[in-house]
Amino acid sequence: MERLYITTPIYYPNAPPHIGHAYTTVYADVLARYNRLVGRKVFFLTGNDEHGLKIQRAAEKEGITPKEFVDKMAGVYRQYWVMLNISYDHFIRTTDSYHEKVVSEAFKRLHEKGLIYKAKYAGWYCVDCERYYSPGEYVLVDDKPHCPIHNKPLEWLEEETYYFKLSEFKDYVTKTLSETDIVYPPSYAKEVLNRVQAEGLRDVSVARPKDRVAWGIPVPFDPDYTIYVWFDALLNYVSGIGYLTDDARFQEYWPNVHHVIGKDILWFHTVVWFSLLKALDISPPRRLIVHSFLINRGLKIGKSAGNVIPIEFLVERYNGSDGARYVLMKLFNLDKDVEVTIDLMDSIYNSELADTYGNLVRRVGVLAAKKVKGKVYRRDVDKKIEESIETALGKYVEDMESLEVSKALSEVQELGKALNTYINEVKPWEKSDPSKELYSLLEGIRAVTVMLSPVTPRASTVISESFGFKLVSPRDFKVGSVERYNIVEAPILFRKVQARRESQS
Ligand code: ME8
Repeated sequence: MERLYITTPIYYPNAPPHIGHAYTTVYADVLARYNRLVGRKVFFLTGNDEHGLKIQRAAEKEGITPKEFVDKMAGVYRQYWVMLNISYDHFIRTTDSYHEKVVSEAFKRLHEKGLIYKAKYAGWYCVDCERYYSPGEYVLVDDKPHCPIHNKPLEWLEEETYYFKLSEFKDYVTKTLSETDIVYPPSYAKEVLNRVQAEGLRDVSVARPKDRVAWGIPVPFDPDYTIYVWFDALLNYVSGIGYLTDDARFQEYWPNVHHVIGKDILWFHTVVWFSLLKALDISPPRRLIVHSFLINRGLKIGKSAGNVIPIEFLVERYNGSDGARYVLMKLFNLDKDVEVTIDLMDSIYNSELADTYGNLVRRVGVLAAKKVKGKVYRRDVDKKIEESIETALGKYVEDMESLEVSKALSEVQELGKALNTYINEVKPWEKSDPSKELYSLLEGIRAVTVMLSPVTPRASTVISESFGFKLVSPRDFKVGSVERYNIVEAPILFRKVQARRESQS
């Protein structure tokens, strides 16, 4: 059986996750569920990035220890992922002892290989990003260097530290970015390549003095230093699948790892990550899927900009996890930033889930109960409907295999519309025995329900159980293969949301 390993970034738990984190995590979950549906063996990893100054300071603010803080926040993140019905196989925490051992061992190995050395460093540092910014990278506000992402003043830091010889990997990184299809969409690989060509690669600091950053994994041979949070964090992708602890599992899954990330952490996941892996004699990831930002009034949604949309708002407004997941996936865009407004999300939910899909399921269910006591036996499927189903399935599989979830949803939507047109044309409610029309409609609903199941797993399960069919792989779907539908209920799944009186964004 084909193996697939899917990861999300591990998030900084200094605050609860918001719509931006949900965007990445739901997308990764949809890939995981789709791939399981088509028969691949999937391991899906998410988790929290628990070390570093940002977390240390968040804990101080609350007057608790960093460990107490991250323990509490791990619970909070898990609850949000339950709320969104995320089917991860493992939740990794960088304070897990198996992970800490891997990080410590990797650091030691690279030091022994001469790829990590000690020297002095001075530069402008952003605590929120946990990284230094060089001139040209930061922005000047009132002549003072500011973080280009967080718009906050940078801190000047001078310290003796450990460096990783990133500069030695310039050719390797360049070759990997230009000769493979790892980075998707490929425009992001070009972006990094241009920067590498223009600036070259400088060695990077991979430790912090302990008196400044105490919360982290100690440098194994020098306890006065703490390992840099990004060195620690990136290694979650290998420790989480058994690197140095369960070699068989690591060998089984690593060759087909798909990392999903936002474009803010592209540099770390290409230049730094590819180099670290090479330094440890590990192959680069199979795929790095990069998406753009959800923005609001032109700014990236995030805590710093103060324009966060809470996950619970989405789940409440759109009738639970399915509605929230659908809206996020319909907005999903790898290339372009997406301006999110509640009006836009409302209209996606109302027109696509409530009207086109939910309403159709309800109408067909009620008609079948009324006209044929809920039993619909196999008939010839209307030719036009059969074609619409087959076209939608074909395009859907192609889009999902090429990681284009929102495009795939548009194909499903086309089929939903065709089914709505058909029901209005053939008017089964006017017929004494509309079994033929109902069977065609049910086959269409079955196809839509299968295709939506990675995005709306709860609704798909409810519909398949209420109508008496199985959720098969969309690759094995055969139109006209169901002997008999047995409709026991006509569920109302997606109640429309009322437009708000004032339109806010
Ligand atoms: O960077 N639009 O964690 P983080 C789209 N711990 N995606 C968004 C978003 C938005 N407005 N806001 C956040 C870190 N994201 C590190 C990662 S991995 C080894 C370490 C998503 O909590 C997006 O996936 O800042 C982005 O890459 C991630 O959250 C950053 O999460």
